[in-house]
Amino acid sequence: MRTHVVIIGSGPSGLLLGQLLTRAGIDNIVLDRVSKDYILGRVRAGVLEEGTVGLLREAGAAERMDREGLPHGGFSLAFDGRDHRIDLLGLTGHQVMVYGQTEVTADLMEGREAGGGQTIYEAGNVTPYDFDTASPYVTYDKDGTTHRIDCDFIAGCDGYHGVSRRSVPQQALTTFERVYPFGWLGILADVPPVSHELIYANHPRGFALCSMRSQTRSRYYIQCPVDEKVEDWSDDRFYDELRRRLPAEHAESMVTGPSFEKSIAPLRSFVAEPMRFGSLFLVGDAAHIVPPTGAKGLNLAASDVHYLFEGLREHYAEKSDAGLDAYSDRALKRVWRAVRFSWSMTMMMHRFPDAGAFGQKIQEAELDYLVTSRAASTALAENYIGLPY
Ligand code: RFL
Ligand code: PHB
Repeated sequence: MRTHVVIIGSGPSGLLLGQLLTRAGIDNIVLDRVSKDYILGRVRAGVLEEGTVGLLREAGAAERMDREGLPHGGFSLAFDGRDHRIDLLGLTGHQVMVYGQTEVTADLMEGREAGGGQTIYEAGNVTPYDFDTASPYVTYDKDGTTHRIDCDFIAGCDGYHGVSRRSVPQQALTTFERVYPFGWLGILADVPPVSHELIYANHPRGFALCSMRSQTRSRYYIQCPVDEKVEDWSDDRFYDELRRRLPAEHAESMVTGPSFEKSIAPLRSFVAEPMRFGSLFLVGDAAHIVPPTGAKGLNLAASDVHYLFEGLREHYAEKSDAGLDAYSDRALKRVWRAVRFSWSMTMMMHRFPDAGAFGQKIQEAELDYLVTSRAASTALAENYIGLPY
């Protein structure tokens, strides 16, 4: 088999890149280790920046999002027993779209199927070869046979645990990492959200986040120790803990109901540099991870896709490699800004076991400054809605 671009990974970054390339007439094949149903069963991000929304429209995968997505012009920071609203729209003129990653992925898959794009699910042992040459190829196992796809470029869209980054010689990579001493325990339940906007709460018992997927589906998170066991958390225990961490008006009005997803995500910051190795490009979580506090992971994957797509389009349409040559630097510049923002939101909103009395006072002063200074609120809002591409 031969194609222009082999895309390893059928998550949001791989699928978005695939749709943009297909619409630009650039052939591509997507390979994923797991099944379509498995991918659609993962519950992850919920907040899309306008840039991500624009790319989904460009990819022809925005019809349902435009119908069902919830534009949010603000969110709350809750501390000291009350809400402090950050007016995204008033401070920046922009808003975000609340629409689940699961839905984004389903819409992109549907678009790909409708356009006849090829995706090979349950592809075992996917391996990129010869990407230090202009004739790379990828092999994979399926139905007892090893297959080979020759291509011009390989896009490593296979997430943090994927094969792409692991295939790069270790001496060619520089990595940066911070692991946080807690995780997020999250649930999904068909109950109306406690508030019409997101609430990020800092409480002496730990962080809590009230998010949503629709007007009838809520996504709630609480900070927990990393070694906590999901089985130890009944729905009642979860809701009791969540209520304790919210201002009284929300705790009292919260509607509870059985969860149908419950999981613990560890929090880390990670960046691998550079993001290009010859004809192999790392995209999204394959190159970087941010803690979810800033809602940036999926949005960074989308901005990487934008830079890579522009580079590939120029390569094929204009016979120029300037965009591909600039890919790693352009993507990393935006990545580091989002890594910084996600780190600062994480530091400001969580309780750290080793913060000490001084650290705690500094955190309180930071929150107080943030919500009383228009300049500080604007800086937060500008980062939250997404820095320009
Ligand atoms: P993905 O989604 O991990 O997809 C990678 C795909 O590659 C496949 N794969 C392989 N395929 C072939 N061969 C191999 N060897 C392979 N190894 C892996 C996998 O099966 C998978 O299908 O990466 P991608 O596309 O880069 O997308 C990144 C996003 O998923 C991620 O950044 C976000 O979910 C992060 N995130 C959030 N981001 C936001 O922008 N806003 C949010 O509100 C937000 N909330 C979150 C989040 C992540 C969370 N968790 C669970 C970590 C909330 C949570 C709780
Ligand atoms: C979510 O809805 O899953 C979500 C929202 C905002 C975040 C993180 C996760 O910062």
